[in-house]
Order: sequence, then structure tokens, then C-alpha cells
Amino acid sequence: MPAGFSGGYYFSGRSLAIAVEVGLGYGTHPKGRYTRMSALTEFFMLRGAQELAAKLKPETRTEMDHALRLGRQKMQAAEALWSNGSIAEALRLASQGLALVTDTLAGLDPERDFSFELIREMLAKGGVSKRRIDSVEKAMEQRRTFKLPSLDEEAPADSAEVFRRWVEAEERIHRTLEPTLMSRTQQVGLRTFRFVTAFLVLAVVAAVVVFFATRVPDDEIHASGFFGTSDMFAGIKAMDNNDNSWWLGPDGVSAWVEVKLGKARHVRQVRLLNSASPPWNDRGTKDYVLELYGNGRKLRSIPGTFPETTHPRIVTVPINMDGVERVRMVARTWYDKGAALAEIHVD
Ligand SMILES: [Ca+2]
Repeated sequence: MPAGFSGGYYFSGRSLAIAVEVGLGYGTHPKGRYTRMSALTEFFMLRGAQELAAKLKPETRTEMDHALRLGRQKMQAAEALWSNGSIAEALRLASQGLALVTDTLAGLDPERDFSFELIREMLAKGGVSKRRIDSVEKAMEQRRTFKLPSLDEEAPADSAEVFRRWVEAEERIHRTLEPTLMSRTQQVGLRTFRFVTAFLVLAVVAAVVVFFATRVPDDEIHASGFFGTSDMFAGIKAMDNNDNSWWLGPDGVSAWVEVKLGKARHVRQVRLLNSASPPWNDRGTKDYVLELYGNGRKLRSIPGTFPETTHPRIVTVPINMDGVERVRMVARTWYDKGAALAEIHVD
């Protein structure tokens, strides 16, 4: 590792005052202190970041900021190299990037010989869980013991895992400490952004939940059968709001079409429009029974007869009944070749 990336280079000669300055914000060992709620609170309130920021001297702040930025720059360059297949160089650069950040932070405490405690405390204060902090520590440990390959073909099998761990560790540190180095105005801006984003996400989730919870499925229509093999005269043709399309029953048999309501409801009336199947005018329903079903049983049967005509008119059948789930029109007899119906409307 080049000397320029060691903590000693950046912070050689830094006084105990810095350690006190930083350490004051982290008086309690994080073990057992982390909770999801505290992490969430920190994410939105940034209290830990503000506490630390208040204790940092401007020059310390500037140097930490520089180290974090440079670390990020190196990691991004390392990732570009990695995706380009330059494994050895990517590992080297990632190692430098992680060392730069961690040595800088650890170097803030000259009392301890490369102490991870300070980093651990900073991350804990920033709402990072113990498991993730352990992962950062493992990455740092690995960085010290991992033998960097000179050539790409010398890279060990676990290179990808090691590289990913280093990148994640740097990202974790960067993301956690970045708010600390922001100005008060920037912190307020970040908090506001996070609040607004969370609010919008929750609002969208709530809207989706309400939509699905209150959504009433569409009415559906089914038929006992239909004439022909295409869907030109299928049951749906009796519920397409088009008087010039129609359902035709199979030849010479009793047949029915049924509207299954999306949800049980009050039915005021049912409107029926027969069809003569123009231009041949060789079909049409004659005697029918309108059957209403609800609560798993037949609620009512209303018989009727359509007149024989080539120009049928809408027939309105009064119902006024609650809890209707299905409305079926059974064509018992028919004119000429078979039953028909142009439209059925359940109001
Ligand atoms: Ca129709």
C-alpha cells in the first residue's frame, strides 16, 4: 500500500484533542444499543450525525470529508476496472480506497493502535446494525491479510467476494458518515428529502392497498353455449353495450346467459333486448325466465315472453331486490332456429 494512503500520512501528529473531540460523541459502547427503531430514528432525524458534527473542528471535518470523497473516487474507479475485467488492478485500487477511509477514521484516535472501536462507535451512532458493523470490520481485516495478485490470472478464487465486501464496507462508512460532514442546512435538506420521500412511498403504498381493498370486480357474463365456433355470437355479445351485436344460443335447444355481478348488490331492474339475428331474421328468444340468485340460492324467477318481431325493443323488468349475485336469462322457447339476446343490463 502506498504510504500516501495510510492514516499516518493524513493525520500524523494529530493531537489527543481530536480523539476527545470525536470520542465525546460516542460515550456508550454500541453493543446491545442498536435497535431497528433507533436506526430508523437516526435515518430520519440524523441526531447522531448532528451530535458528531457539532463536536468536530472545522479542520477535522475538512480532512474527513476529503478522505471520504477520495475513498469514494477510488472505489468507483475500482468498480470500473473490475467490470472491465482488470481484476488485479481493481483489487489494488479497492484496497487503497478502503484503507484510505478506515485508516483516516481510525487515525483520529492516536491513543489506540489502529483501533476499530472508533469506527464501530461512529457507525453505531449512525444507526448501523452490529451485524453490518461486523461485516465492515471483517472487510478491514481481510484487507490487511489478503495477498493482492500482481497479475489478473493470479487472482484467487474468492477475489469477487473479497472485492464486493470491500466495496460494501466503504459504501457503508461513506453513507453513514456523509451526513455528519454536511452543513446544518444540508442536513436539514437531507432530513426533509427523506421525510418527503418516505411520505410519498407510504402514500403510494396506502393508495395501492386502498385500491385493492375497495376494488369491485367487473361484472362477467357467461352462457350455457352459443351458435357457431367463433366468438362472434358468444355470451359476451349480450353485454358489450352494442345493440347491433348479439348472443345466439345453439340450434334448437333451451339456453341461457348469466350476468355474474362483481359484488352482491341491490338490483333495481333488468333491461333485456332480444335479437332476430338480422339479416336472416331466423332466430330470437320467445319465452324466457329471468332468474335471480343470491346467497347461494335462487331468489326469484320472473317469466316473460318476447314478441315476434324483426325490430325488438328493450324490455324492462322491475326487480327491487338486495343481495343479488347473479342474473340469468333462460330462453325456454325460441323463434325459428334458436335463442338470441342482443343486450342484458342489470341496473
Ligand atoms: Ca350486444
